[in-house]
Amino acid sequence: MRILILNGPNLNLLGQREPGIYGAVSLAGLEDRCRAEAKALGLELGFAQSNHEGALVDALHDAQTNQDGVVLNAAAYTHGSIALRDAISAISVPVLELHLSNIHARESFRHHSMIAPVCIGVIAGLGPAGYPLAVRAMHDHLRAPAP
Ligand code: CA2
Repeated sequence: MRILILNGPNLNLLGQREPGIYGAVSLAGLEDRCRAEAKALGLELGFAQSNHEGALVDALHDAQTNQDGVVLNAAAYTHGSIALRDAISAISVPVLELHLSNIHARESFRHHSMIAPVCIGVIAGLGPAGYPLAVRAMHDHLRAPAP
């Protein structure tokens, strides 16, 4: 089983700026937490991050042939990208939406997710702990998809 952890714009800055909102853990630190979970579950992980919408679309297309599932923190593109929503719809690989912060407790423009309707589920607001949880949730979904 292979799962891609795909991160969107500005998440490469995690741990360096705005720790009050996004915490002190770097993107590499989040990846380490995912690796530990994957090891316990006996699955393979891939990691990618881009600040560019088209590169994220390409990564989703590539996931169709290379991955069994995708955990996606689309960052700000969550709230406005029809291209990402269409890419998720276009692939048969399941995608789980993930956010560090509780987008529903923040500014109103973050309350709407363009991609949530085409994802299998959403994890938000649990901080860094959400990353390994998302790996486990995708693993469990691939084993036995929820009805
Ligand atoms: O809470 C999340 O994970 C978000 O996806 C993060 C996005 C935000 O636009 C979404 O509404 C919720 C922003 C990521 C920005 O990451 C930064 C990291 C360090 C410093 C500045 C920004």
